[in-house]
Formats: sequence, structure tokens, C-alpha cells
Amino acid sequence: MDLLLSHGYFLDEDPHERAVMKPYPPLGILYLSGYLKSKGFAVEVFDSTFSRREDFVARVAATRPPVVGLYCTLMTRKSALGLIAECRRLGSRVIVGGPEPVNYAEEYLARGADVVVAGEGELTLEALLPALAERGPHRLHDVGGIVFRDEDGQIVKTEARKTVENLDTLPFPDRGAIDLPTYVKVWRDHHGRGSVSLITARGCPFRCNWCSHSVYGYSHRRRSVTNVADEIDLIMETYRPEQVWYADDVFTIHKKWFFAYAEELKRRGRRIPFETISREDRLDEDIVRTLAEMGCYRLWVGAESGSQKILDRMERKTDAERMRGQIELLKRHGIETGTFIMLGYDGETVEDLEATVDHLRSSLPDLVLTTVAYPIKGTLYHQKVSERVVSLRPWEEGSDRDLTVKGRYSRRFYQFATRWMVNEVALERARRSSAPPAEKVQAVARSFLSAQVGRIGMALTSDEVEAGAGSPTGDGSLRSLAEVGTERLRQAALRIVGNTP
Ligand code: B12
Ligand code: SF4
Repeated sequence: MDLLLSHGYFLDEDPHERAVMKPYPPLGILYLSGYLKSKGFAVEVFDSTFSRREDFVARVAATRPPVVGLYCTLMTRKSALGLIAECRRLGSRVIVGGPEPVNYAEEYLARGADVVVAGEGELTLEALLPALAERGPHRLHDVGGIVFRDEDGQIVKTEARKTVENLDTLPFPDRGAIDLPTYVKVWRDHHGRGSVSLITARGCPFRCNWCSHSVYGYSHRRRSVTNVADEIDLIMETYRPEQVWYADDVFTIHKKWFFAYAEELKRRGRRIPFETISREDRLDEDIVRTLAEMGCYRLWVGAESGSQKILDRMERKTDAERMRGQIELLKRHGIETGTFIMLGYDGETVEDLEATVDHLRSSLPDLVLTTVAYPIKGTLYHQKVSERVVSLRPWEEGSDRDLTVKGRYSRRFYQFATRWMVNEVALERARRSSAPPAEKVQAVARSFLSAQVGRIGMALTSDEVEAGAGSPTGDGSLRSLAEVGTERLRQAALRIVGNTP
């Protein structure tokens, strides 16, 4: 074996995902496996998702791969560091890649990785594996797209490598290298429908400030319509899933391509239910109708905020008002809408949060996922707030989700704000529902009370500042409520609404 590819994600260690149970394998390492095999390398994949840490160690101990390649994201950092240590103990060299390591190359090298790969991995690994075997890990100056330590221990970052020009030249992801049927079965057992993921393009040219572009930069390359349709045929014939997930960044980004693809699937007689992500500015009546005809049952549109001011600060380049119209449009065509809402972005005030709540109440998307903004290293957002970024945990124990911004409202404030927001949406849903009166009253009362607890909690914590002294960088318009009460009253009220909502 030349290379064992793996990733540090263990479902067993993720209680949240175990409750959701919608797993997919990381496509990146399957692409790498397919490509390297086509170039004559002997590659194996250890898919950690349904395994345990001990199984990975046992596999490395039994097969003694000369090189282990690990896919790492911000969420799998701690896990990956543990695997790196095990590989080193067992005598394997370690290459790390994916969106996270290039942001922390020095830290990964300091903790046992031999080489960090920046960006797309196919061409880099093809050049790196023989160089590593011939010259060891410290004389790799001529291999583009990597970071390593030279013989003096100095960190060397080599020239950026060109990306694969024509994505159609890549073999399909090597799904046969892992137990994909188990993923399909888990989906089927938990959701009644088996699902398989695929991607039709690489890279996104938009510049939403909080989004990580560490792998593909701002480039955008598409596969041809027939190449993607061929992969769909293969997936359907091999795994027979009841649906697919296009894991693209923005599925309808290229209108002409999209219509041609829809046409091609129709020509092949394929109407497959699917879920995917897009943007409000990449939708119109024709696109939405076509999405519905193709089998799209849920579209995530990433509203992020209902405040145009915040959308503009994020450089999201979307329009809050038009977004509400698009949700309407999707509903008319029978497509469920999912939105991702981000709270706490730089400069957000209580008025902006209110605008988001109003936005959600009026458009009422079917699904709302909330997150409190965290500045991923390497993003434009991180650059903007870099002087105020504080980590809540030591680097090797946490992730970029533990990065917070000094001076904004406290985490407790955002927990209350989230509670308020989520329950205002639930309240609106309950009000509009056609449930029997008793049930409806109960749902309205429950959501109303919970929303009020959130709102009062916000008022009581609105003078709490994240990681330091001073006033929150928001407008503090609710602060007066806290200021008029005595500290004892405030503490008593906090006990009533609960410190951790
Ligand atoms: C699909 C996906 C998911 C799926 C994951 C399921 C799965 N296993 O596929 C779901 C929906 C669960 C998910 C969740 C999250 N995700 Co996500 N996700 C993606 C997405 C959209 C596509 C991944 C993909 O398939 N890419 C296509 C392949 C071909 O590209 P690739 O993976 O980058 O692989 C290439 C290179 O990275 C490199 N490479 C990869 N592995 C290796 C290994 C070696 C050894 C080498 C040398 C090279 C190498 O070569 C590959 C081929 O060229 C990416 C964005 C993106 N476009 O990549 C975000 C992305 C990976 N997700 C991200 C985030 C932040 C999250 C969440 C934290 C979001 C949240 N707030 O909850 C969660 C975390 C979940 C968890 N517990 O880990 C960030 C990661 C940022 C970072 N610095 O780590 C990304 C980059 C989105 C973004 N632009 O900000 N995600
Ligand atoms: S959030 Fe979506 S649209 Fe914005 S830059 Fe990232 S991938 Fe592109």
C-alpha cells in the first residue's frame, strides 16, 4: 500500500449527529482515492464514520501504511490530532489536507503531521507521494501546494499548485472503497429513504465574509452535464437510493448549466427526489419550476439575516426582501425551504435581530437552523475582527467554533436571543396552523412563553460583554431594562428565566 486515506469523524463520538442520523461520507478523500488509483498508486480508505478510534489504530497497526492521509475540518481537529499521534507512534508518515490544516499549518506540523496540503489534493498527492518516498519529509521544495519543515526545522510553503482544469477528467468518487450501502441503510432506517451525495462543481466565487474558501479560493469550475448525469446513473444503478443530495455550494449558480442538466436527466428518464443549497439571487420562477420538476423537495437558501445592513456587512450580496418573495415562490411550487440564520455577526444590533425575527415570521420557512457567528481562520470575517478574536479553549482541544469576538454581546445573550427567535417562529407557525383549537392554544401559549423568556433573558444579559470589560458593541437598546433594576433583582430574574436557556 502507498497510502491509507481517512478522516477523523466518528459518529460514535457525535451525540448531535446520532440524533439526526443523516450521515454522508467525505467526498474529498473518495475523489483522491479514485484519482490516485487511476495513476497506479495502491490506496486504501479507512472510513471512520461508523467505526471506532480503536479500529483505526488496529488497521494502521495491521497494515503499516507508509503514509496516512487525513481529511481535516475545523470540527475534527482534536480527533485528527489524536490519529496523527497514533500514526506517528506506529511509524507512518502523515499528510493532512482539507479546509482546516492550511489555516494552521504550523500547529499541525508541530503536532506530528509531516506535510500539510493546501487546496485541491489530486495533483499534489500524485507529486508528493513519490517525493516523500524518495526524499523523506524535509526536502520537498519542488512539490507545489504544500507546507512542510525543511532540514533546519524552518517552515516552507511551496508555490501554489494549479487546480485540475477539466473536472471531467477526474474519475468519479471511489465509493466502492468504503461501505456506502451502510450509509444508504442508515438513511433508510431513520428517514424511510436512502440517500447518496455528489457534487457537480468546485469552488464558489461569492465572498460571504464568514465562509471558508481555503480549498478552492474564489474559483469556480463545473463538471459537464453528461459527466454528472453519468455519475447519477451509476449511483442509482449501484446503490439504488430513494434520493440524492447535491452537496454543491450553490446548486443553481449557473443558469444555463442548470437547465441543460435538468434536460439531460429528463432525457434519461430520471426524476430523483433531492435536497440541495442555493442563494436567493440564483432563483427565479423558471428555475424553481424546473427544480420542482426535477424532484427537489427541499432547498436550503441560507438567509443568514433579515437585516439588509447585516447582509451588506457580510458581503452576502443578497436582498432580504427578495428572499421573502423567493420563499413564497418555493412554497407555491411545493418545495420546502430551509434557512440558516447567523446571529452575532459584527455590528449586529438588537434592531437587526428584530428585523431577522420579522423576516422569519413573515416568510415562515419550513426549517430554520441558527448559529452564532464564529470567525473561521482565513476568512474575510476573521481578518476584519482579528484583533478582537478570543479562543474559549486551547487550540488543540477546541475548534474554530470556539472562537468568539471580544466586545460583542455575551454567549448567554445569544442563547436567549436564539430562544426568542426560534420560539417567535414557532409561535407564528402555531398561530397559522389549522390544528384543533385546544392543541393550537397550547402550542401558541408554549411558544409565546418561551419566546418571552428569551426576550427577557436578552434584556437581563444585554450588558454582558463577551470576553472582557466594556459595553457590548451592539446598540445596547435593551440595557436600560437591566439598568433600572437592582443587581439583586437582575440575578433573581435570571434565576427564573434560567442561566442556560
Ligand atoms: C458536504 C459538507 C458538509 C456535510 C458533511 C458530510 C460529508 N461528510 O460530506 C455536512 C452538512 C454534515 C456539513 C456539516 C458541517 N460543515 Co460542512 N461542508 C460540506 C461542503 C459543502 C462540501 C464538502 C465536499 O464534499 N466537498 C467536495 C470535495 C471534493 O472537496 P474537499 O472535501 O475540500 O476535498 C478536496 C480538498 O480539500 C483536498 N483534500 C480533502 N481531504 C484530503 C486529505 C488529504 C490527505 C489531502 C492531501 C487532501 C485532501 O482534496 C480534495 C479533492 O480535491 C463543504 C464546502 C465545500 N465546498 O467543500 C463544507 C465545509 C467543509 N463545511 C464546513 C463547516 C464549517 C461545517 C459545519 C461546522 C457547519 C455548522 N455550523 O454546523 C458542520 C460540521 C459538521 C461536523 N460535525 O463535522 C466548512 C469547513 C471550514 C473549515 N475550515 O474547516 C466548509 C469548507 C464550508 C465553508 N465554506 O465554510 N458539511
Ligand atoms: S456562503 Fe455559499 S454563496 Fe457565500 S461564499 Fe460561501 S459557498 Fe459561496
